[in-house]
Amino acid sequence: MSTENTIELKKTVPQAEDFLPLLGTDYVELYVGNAKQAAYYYQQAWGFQPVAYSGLETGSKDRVSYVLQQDKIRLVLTSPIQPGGDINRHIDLHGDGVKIVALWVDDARKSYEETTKRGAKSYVEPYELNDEHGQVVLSGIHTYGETVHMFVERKNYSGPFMPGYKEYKPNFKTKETGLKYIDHMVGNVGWNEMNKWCEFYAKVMGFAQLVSFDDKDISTDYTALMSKVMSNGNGRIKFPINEPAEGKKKSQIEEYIDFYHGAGVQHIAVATDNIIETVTNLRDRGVEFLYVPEAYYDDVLDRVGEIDEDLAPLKELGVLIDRDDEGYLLQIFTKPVLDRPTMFFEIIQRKGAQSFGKGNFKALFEAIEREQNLRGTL
Ligand code: TYF
Ligand code: FE
Repeated sequence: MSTENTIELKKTVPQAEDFLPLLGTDYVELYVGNAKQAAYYYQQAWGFQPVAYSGLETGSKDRVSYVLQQDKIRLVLTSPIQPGGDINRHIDLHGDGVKIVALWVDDARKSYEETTKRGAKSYVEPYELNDEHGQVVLSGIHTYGETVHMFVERKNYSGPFMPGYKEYKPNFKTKETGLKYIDHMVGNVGWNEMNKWCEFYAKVMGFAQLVSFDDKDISTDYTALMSKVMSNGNGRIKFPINEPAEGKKKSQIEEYIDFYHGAGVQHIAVATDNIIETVTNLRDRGVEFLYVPEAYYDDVLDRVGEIDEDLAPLKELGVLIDRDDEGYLLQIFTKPVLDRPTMFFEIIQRKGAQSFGKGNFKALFEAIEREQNLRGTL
């Protein structure tokens, strides 16, 4: 990675006062058309484990939610069970997609105050939920598009998820696939909106810019985009923000915006300790990955040097490799996991490298363009 467009985090974050200390990602909530079937997919194909359920049986009259977990990654899948209302409207406009990126905090009231006084638009004022397992305090602010950040304070809460939920125990079991935590979550925003949203994360949430990629770094023959990576003070939360750039044909970011009808979460990158095992497993269970031409592997080791893994299984699976001055990383991208060409997942294994795979952008974007071509959206 070139150094001139890389601002090291330690130089730009005043370590003394982090007005929004974040402990990690608490959960990611998707609004979907059929949460029961989505929950089955994320369990059977991805190896998420059942945690909690809310619906008619728990007194929720208009919606159901399934909570699934794999190591530190918690997914909430929510569907309406009556016509009308905001969730139906959200699904009608965007299709299935991420509504809430919830952040785990020590103090949900203070998180709300600190961010709203810096200009965040309120989604929901701080409120408490109590049951026999303790108390959860929640608050929320808007971010890009219709996406929301909830702040979740769960000091001393011992229930399965939060008040209003009971244990979810389906009558089948699935094996985990080795997914550990969310490494980063990427937002696609509209034309010329990247800087606005990066400033939002800097000013309103106290994040710093980690890296910046311009269209020259990452434009291929056809598609183009610009990207900046924003990170919170302790580096646990990383949010790259992409905007479309003018290329010979339609940018993949523009395709997303067209089908999502606005800004939203483009990909969720999940970390594993063994990408070969994880991806083999996911593929066997039906998860579809982008195809990488064999030629990528002809000279990849000249570029990245020695790696611990055998090249053959990486090539067989289509895993991409990149190196920076701290080490290397292995990454692979799924096809969109929804019917609209919107959200997808990245599986990433870091071996020292803290970057995002810039050396793979060309191969990756050409793979995405082949898919766009099949869809007739290029
Ligand atoms: O998160 C990243 O920056 C990498 C690369 O549309 C990337 O995963 C960047 C833009 C994009 C897809 C992947
Ligand atoms: Fe990524």
